[in-house]
Amino acid sequence: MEGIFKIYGWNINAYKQLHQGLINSTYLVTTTTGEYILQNINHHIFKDPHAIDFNINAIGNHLHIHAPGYLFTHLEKTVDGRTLVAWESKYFRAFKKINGYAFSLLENDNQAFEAAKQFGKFTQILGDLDMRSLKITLPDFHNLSLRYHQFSEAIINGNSKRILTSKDAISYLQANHWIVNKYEQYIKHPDVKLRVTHHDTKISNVLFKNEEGLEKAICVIDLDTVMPGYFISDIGDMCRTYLCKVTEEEKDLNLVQIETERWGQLKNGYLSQMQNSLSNFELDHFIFGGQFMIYMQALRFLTDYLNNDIYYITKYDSQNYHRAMNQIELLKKYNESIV
Ligand code: GN1
Ligand code: MG
Repeated sequence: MEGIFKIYGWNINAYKQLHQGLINSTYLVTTTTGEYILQNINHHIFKDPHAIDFNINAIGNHLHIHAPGYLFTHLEKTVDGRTLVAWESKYFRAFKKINGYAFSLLENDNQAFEAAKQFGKFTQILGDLDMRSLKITLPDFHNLSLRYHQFSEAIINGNSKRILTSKDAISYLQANHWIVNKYEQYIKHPDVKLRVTHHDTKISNVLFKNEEGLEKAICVIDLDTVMPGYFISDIGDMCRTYLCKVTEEEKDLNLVQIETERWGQLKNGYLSQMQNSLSNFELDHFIFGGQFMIYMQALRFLTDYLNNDIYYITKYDSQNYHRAMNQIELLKKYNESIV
């Protein structure tokens, strides 16, 4: 790593890898001039790291002018002024570490309100940015029709042993294909708008701070998938990760339970920023957002399992299967308690 530190002109005191996220590798680097978050962008998944770099800079520049007080992970420049570095066939970028903390699970209802408010604010504050100027960092990322198609191919061409043992999960996902139909109707509707969308609104992507005993969300992080999108993506991933008592890694399905009070907090937090921007038709799809995203995540985990774990980082053999089962259970519980 010495080479990359030199490119940034850092004098290093210490560095360590942070084990967060399922895609990129992240390091905390302590230098004589402060702490930085250094990330190696997984370019097998993000085929065009320049697109991410372009978007973060475009948004950063826009905010500099239109909302200078907004807390944002501006990209750090190298000694020669670059914000994206190709080094030893890897791509790196860095941010100044923002003083705050993140959770992998919520501890109280207020955090649902606070986090949802920050994601709502993010889209709201970028409402005047010309969305078409942003690059598509992951084509068809939340295209549910395509995700279903990939799943359909995996149940034919995937690992035959795994297909056999996943039979119940496969049947459940097939039986819920109506979610794909509803998504297709939704995106065609004239009152549905594309907006600057984060696309990864899980709770660990919000930083919190305790201000005189009050816990506040202060900013959103992980902007790799910021691009034009639908609000059901952002609201849906919040439902997926804020309402449940356990994470997607939990194997004991009895523990996959919904905290119903958080639903109202989440909705109020998001709408405190976005109420006036959403059409009635969009507002009527608030709950559908949760079904759409939980279902898509179950499809994606199971597809990856059937394809022998080529996408998500896994630590044990059947991890993607257990993640898919967890999400299926979550969808069932969501349908029972929220819908
Ligand atoms: C991936 O790497 P991470 O945790 O930021 C994935 C998300 C999934 C999430 C599930 C680019 O995000 O879409 O919701 O895992 N990101 C990408 O934990 O595929
Ligand atoms: Mg992410």
